[in-house]
Amino acid sequence: MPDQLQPGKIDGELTARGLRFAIAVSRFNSFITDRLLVAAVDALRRSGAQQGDVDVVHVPGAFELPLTAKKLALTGKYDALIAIGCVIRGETAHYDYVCSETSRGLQLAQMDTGVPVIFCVLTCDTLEQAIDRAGLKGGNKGFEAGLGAIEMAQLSRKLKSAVPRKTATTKARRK
Ligand code: INI
Repeated sequence: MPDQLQPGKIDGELTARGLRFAIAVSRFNSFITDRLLVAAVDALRRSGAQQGDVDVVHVPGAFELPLTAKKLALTGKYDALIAIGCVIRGETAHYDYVCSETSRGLQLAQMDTGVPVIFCVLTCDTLEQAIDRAGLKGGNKGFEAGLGAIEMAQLSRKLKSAVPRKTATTKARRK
């Protein structure tokens, strides 16, 4: 008996070849969201996505991302989605409502449909924080989102095709 358990590993490869993606991106704070979008598309292209594999849909603001993501998921055309937005704190509580409903709605969209939705919505106190995360000091969260979409798309395919193993008890009952 080996004294160390070797668990089976299921990973999503980082190759976008043969996969389809949609990106929903908000126009609000487009100075930031445009930069996140360019980086997300770059990650998909450099990982093997071809012309026609990626669709981009623009929406007014982050609050509109969840419904759009759900509608895109329900088309059945996409292996994964990316939701791109940028919410910057203002003087009122508006920021809190937009952030919480956007994150809750995007989680619901992926849980309801089974299509992975990558959360690429910056929620920042200042414009400087957002700029840092859209290609400056903090890297570019759009690029990370592109890689996340590929990994989750590959992983979802594997998990979908995984056949449940028959347990010892099921086999015994059949005898
Ligand atoms: N939408 C954003 O994407 N970012 C923001 O910072 C923001 N702020 O601060 O107001 C914002 N508001 C608009 C909102 O997302 C909706 O588009 C709007 O309320 C219409 O439903």
